[in-house]
Amino acid sequence: MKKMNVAMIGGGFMGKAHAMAYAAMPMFFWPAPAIPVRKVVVDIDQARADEAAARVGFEEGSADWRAVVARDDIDVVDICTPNDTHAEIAIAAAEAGKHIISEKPLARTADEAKTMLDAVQKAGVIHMVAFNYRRTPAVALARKLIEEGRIGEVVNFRGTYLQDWSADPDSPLSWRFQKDVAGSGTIGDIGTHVVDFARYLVGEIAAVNSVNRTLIPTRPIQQGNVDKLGVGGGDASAKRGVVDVDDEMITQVRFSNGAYGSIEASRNAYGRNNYLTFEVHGTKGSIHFNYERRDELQVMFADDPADARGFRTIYTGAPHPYGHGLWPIPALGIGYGETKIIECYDLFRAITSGEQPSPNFDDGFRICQIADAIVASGESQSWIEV
Ligand code: SOE
Repeated sequence: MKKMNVAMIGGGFMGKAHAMAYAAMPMFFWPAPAIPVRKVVVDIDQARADEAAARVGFEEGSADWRAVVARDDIDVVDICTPNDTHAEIAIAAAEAGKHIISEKPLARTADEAKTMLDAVQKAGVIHMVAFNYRRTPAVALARKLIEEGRIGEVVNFRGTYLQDWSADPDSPLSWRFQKDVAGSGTIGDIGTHVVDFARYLVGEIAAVNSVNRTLIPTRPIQQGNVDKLGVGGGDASAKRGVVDVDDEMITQVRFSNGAYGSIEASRNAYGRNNYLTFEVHGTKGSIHFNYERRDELQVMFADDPADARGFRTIYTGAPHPYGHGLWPIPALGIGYGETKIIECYDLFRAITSGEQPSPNFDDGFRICQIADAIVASGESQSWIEV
């Protein structure tokens, strides 16, 4: 079986998730399309890179991503760094002929994402953006049911992504609150996951009309350059820096196919942890999903007998998308890790088949265009065509 060497840039939170997927993918999906080899992990200095290599099981650590992406023995470059670095790394990796997976959002703006899309298309490499939640089996099942016409024509989509890790005004000013690094706030960081769901389940978004707000205008400047996502709280006595991105977005959306909907995102919603949800209404039924109960898909079919009408719960398992590789009994439990393992499986399937996966950099670029339109619409307080 073919082995492929991976260089992973960034050994933090996302690096941990991706490294686990490289190790576990062949255990779940056997025969694997290829065996990923955890070759080199890059971090901001050699000590951190060596520590990351030991922790997440890579053969080597390096502090020089440019040298690593140019190496002949690297097949795949995996970008797990903050948003302001995605473009430079991806373009260099494409020029070196490497297949690429990038964390989301693809870039800070659509213009930046377009430079990445142009580079991968010119190089003819495989490219993927890590919107992993669409690989939750229940979400893939929702798409299958919609494609099969089981809920008729889709009329509307309501999606939310609510978290509370930044609700404390003294939680640290991570890069996620700085426009020059992140591009935008909740819009890019978590709103784009819902945009990915909306495009996956309903179709292209044509226009948006959003209210975007910054609720906490300053936060304590973070020490140590490690993004703790609010864990342990911040140092209230530290010097404060300015937040120049949104904390909350609430947008109406119009789809190209005539459906309407709404998308909301906040990281300040006390009590909500990873409340990534959608409800899709069609002319023959409805589908509801909540990632906090991700083994379950709620479906309602309007042609059920009147005395049995209502949402029913499907626990995803072997008969459902990706079920052949996952656990044999429904509700044994799908986790964040499994979504990344499935993502890794689809990446290597794409690489070995030569067929671009979805979402790829073209999807990532279009999602950045929608994110830019959400920002612009909040500023102009009007509908913006994408
Ligand atoms: C922080 O909001 C974050 O880590 C996002 O950046 C991820 O995309 C999401 O999966 C979990 O929360």
